Amino acid sequence: MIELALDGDQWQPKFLTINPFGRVPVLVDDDFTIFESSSILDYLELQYPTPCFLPTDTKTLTVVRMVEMLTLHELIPAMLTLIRVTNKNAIEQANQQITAMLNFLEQQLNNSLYITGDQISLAEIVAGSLIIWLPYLNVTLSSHPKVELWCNQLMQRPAWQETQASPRIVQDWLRRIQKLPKIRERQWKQIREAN
Ligand SMILES: N[C@@H](CCC(=O)N[C@@H](CS)C(=O)NCC(=O)O)C(=O)O
Repeated sequence: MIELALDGDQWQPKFLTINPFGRVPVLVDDDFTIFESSSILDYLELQYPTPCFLPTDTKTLTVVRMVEMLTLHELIPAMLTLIRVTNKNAIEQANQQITAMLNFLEQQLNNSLYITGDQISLAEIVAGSLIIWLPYLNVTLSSHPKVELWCNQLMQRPAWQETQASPRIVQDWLRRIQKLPKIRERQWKQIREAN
């Protein structure tokens, strides 16, 4: 595994030959390179199908995909707003968006262990890995008790324990994520000027 600091090293020519968009994560499996986290998860699922993280039943699979899409298009942009933006209205709207996501998950969890029932799926991997960061953004989970319990149970899983970042690393990441748009803007400007 190669870690990037995202302090500009994502724009080094060596990394751009792997991902020309200058972003992580990237998976290189033998001679096959994949970027975009959803595509990486789909590849892993198809290439290494055991254990299985995608249900086959139409409606259950659709719920997993819906949670993945909501995470990418609703939750992450709202979290990035809380990390980077100081405008009060934007923050309020982001908090509303996050509450809508938490309400949806709370309803979805109903009385089951996982979002789609008694089997863990990509819904946990995608949404869970972001929701557990919410308390770092001062968003409490206590008004969504099922989501809070779900998170706590996810975090107790051995694989989660092994890969979960410590609070210090998370804080450090939040600081780096805050700076990324400036680094990206500077980099595109340099590319523009070089052409
Ligand atoms: N849609 C991409 C987003 C990847 C992404 O934006 N990653 C961030 C780190 S969390 C990044 O590499 N940023 C580098 C930059 O903005 O320069 C995915 O899901 O893989």
